[in-house]
Amino acid sequence: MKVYIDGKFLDEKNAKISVFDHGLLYGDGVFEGIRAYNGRVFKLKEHVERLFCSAKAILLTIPMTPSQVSAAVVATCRRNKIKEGYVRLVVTRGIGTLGLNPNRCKQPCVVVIADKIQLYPEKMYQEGMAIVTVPTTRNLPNALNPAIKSLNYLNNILAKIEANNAGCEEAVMLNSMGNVAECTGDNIFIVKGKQLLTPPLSAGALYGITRGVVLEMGKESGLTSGEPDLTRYDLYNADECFLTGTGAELIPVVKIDGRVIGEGKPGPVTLDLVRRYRTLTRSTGEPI
Ligand code: PXG
Repeated sequence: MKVYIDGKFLDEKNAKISVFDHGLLYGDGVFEGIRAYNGRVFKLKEHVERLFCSAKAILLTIPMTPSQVSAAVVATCRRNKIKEGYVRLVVTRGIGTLGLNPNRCKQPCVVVIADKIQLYPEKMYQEGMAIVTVPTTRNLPNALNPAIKSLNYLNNILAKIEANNAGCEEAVMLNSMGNVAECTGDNIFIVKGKQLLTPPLSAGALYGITRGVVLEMGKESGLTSGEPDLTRYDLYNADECFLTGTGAELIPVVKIDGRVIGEGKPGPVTLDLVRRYRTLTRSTGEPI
């Protein structure tokens, strides 16, 4: 595998970053997780735009234009002969001194890794997954805004550990008000009658690209979509529930905190959206 680092393709074993990089020392940097399907990079423009928004929020100047970053992603996929895969695009603050001042870091570092994708087991897509609410709340927007896809994922990792301890793969994270925010690496949706509902971004969630696609698809199906504050009560009493994310795509949820959701199996609205999302991913995107 060849890894892109600052304009060069390096062999996997030589693809290394300095221990003085503030990405390592402080989690100071931003990233994107992107998928390639059927020889195309899905929603590349949206991911690159979000990367630049995350960077702007932390006053990190990416030393490339958005079209150069997009070209680097496509080139890395081509170089690794990726048709179906997962791309990790990372921009770190770069090498600095010990001391958290980012002004000492001269040059941000841009990395692109294009690899095979490890999916959730197919059984989970067919039968749905069980998730739990965890004690760790989502970061406060005024402390570290969850809209920033930063390299500092400890908030999510702590929640993931709590979910794993409870025997689950994903965690529902609440915000400081006790409303539903999102999961550790996925946004959350419920279906109630003809309504497709997901927490507002102001509840403390990443501006998920899959979330945006699903809201669009919902409109096309004649569902009414809404972004109200949601409580755990709303989740428990939903007809259907599913998670969205680049990695997970759409994954049905059939149990939350021991409460069976709807009929306890993936519902018709979810299954229809899953099918349509799969068609879309296989037919659109930036050719590699
Ligand atoms: N919330 C959080 C906190 C995320 O990290 C999402 C929501 C979904 O956003 P997108 O834009 O992907 O629909 C994410 C994305 C991984 C992995 O390796 C995680 C994500 C994306 C790709 C891979 O676990 N998280």
